[in-house]
Amino acid sequence: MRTQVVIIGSGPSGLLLGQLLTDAGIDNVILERVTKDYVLGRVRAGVLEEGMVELLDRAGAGARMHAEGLPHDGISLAFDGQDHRIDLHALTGKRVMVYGQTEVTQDLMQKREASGAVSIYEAANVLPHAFDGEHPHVTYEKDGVTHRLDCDFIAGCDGFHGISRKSVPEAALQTFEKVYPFGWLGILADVPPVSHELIYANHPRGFALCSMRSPTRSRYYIQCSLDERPEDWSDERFFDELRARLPARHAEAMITGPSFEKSIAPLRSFVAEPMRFGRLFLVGDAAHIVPPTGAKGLNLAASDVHYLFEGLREFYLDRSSSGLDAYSHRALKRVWKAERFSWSMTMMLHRFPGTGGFEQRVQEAELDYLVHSNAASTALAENYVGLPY
Ligand code: FAS
Ligand code: PHB
Repeated sequence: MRTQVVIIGSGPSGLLLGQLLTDAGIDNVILERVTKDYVLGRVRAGVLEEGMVELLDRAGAGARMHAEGLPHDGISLAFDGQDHRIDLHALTGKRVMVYGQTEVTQDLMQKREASGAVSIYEAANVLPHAFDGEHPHVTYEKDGVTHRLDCDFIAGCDGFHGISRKSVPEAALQTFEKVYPFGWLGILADVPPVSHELIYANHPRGFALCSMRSPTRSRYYIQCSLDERPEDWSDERFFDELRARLPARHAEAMITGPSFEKSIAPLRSFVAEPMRFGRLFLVGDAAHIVPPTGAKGLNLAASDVHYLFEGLREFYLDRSSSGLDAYSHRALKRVWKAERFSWSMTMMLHRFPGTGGFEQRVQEAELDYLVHSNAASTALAENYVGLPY
């Protein structure tokens, strides 16, 4: 079998790239290791930058997002018992869209099914081959049979634990990593959110985040140590800890209820350079990871997809390779700015074990300066709504 582009991974990166390619008449096949339901069962991001919204519209998959998503003009930072609103729209003219990654993935899956483009789920042992030459191919196993897909290009959209980055010779990769000494314990519960906008809280007991998926579904997180287990946290214990970390008016107003999802996500910053190896391109989490504090992970995947799609479109329609040749450099410039922002938000909002004294006072001074300085608030706002592509 032959196609023009093989996409490894049916997460948001792979599905968005696949849809843009299909709409441009560029043939592509998605190979996914697990089932559709497994992909849809993952609970991850919740905040979309305008760039992501525009790409979903361009892919014809934005209707439900506009109908059910929540446009947000601001966020709040809470510390010392008070919360301080950062008016994103007044400071930047932009806003963010609160709409779960699960919904984004579902909308893109439905669009792909309607397009008739080929996705192969439960493809085992997917392996990219000969991507350092002119004739790459990918092999995979399905129902006990090994298949070969010849192609022009391979898009590694298979996330941090995928096969694409691991298929690149170690000597050809330079990686950068920072692992944080805590995780986020998150729940989903069908209770009204405590606030109509997101609240990022820094408290001596630790970080907390109040987010949402809809006016009736809340997404809450608390910083936890890495040896914690979700099963050790009853809903009551979780909500008690969450309320202890919020200003009193929010803690008192919070409506609690049974969670139907509870998980712990580790936090890390990671970048692999470069993001291109011959005919193989790394996209999204396959190339980089950010701590979710800045809500950048999914949004960085979107800008990678934009750069790669433009390069592939130019190759096939204008017979030029300049976009593909520039892909890694262009993507990494935006990746590193988001890495910096996500790192800085994580350092500013979390309590680090063993940190007291001078560093703690500096953190408190940074928050105090930030919420009282228009310049500092503007800098945070323009990074949070998303830097230009
Ligand atoms: P994904 O990991 O989403 O998708 C990769 C796909 O490739 C998966 O479906 C996987 O099954 C498949 N795959 C892997 N190996 C394969 C192989 N060998 N063969 C075939 N297929 C293979 N971002 C935020 O902005 N906010 C958040 O709150 C947030 N929370 C997160 C929580 C967790 C636990 C994780 C892991 C990530 C979180 N992220 C968050 C980041 C997340 O949203 C990613 O940025 C986003 O999923 C990136 O999408 P993809 O690049 O498509 O990778
Ligand atoms: C979420 O709603 O899951 C979410 C929102 C903002 C973040 C991280 C996660 O920074």
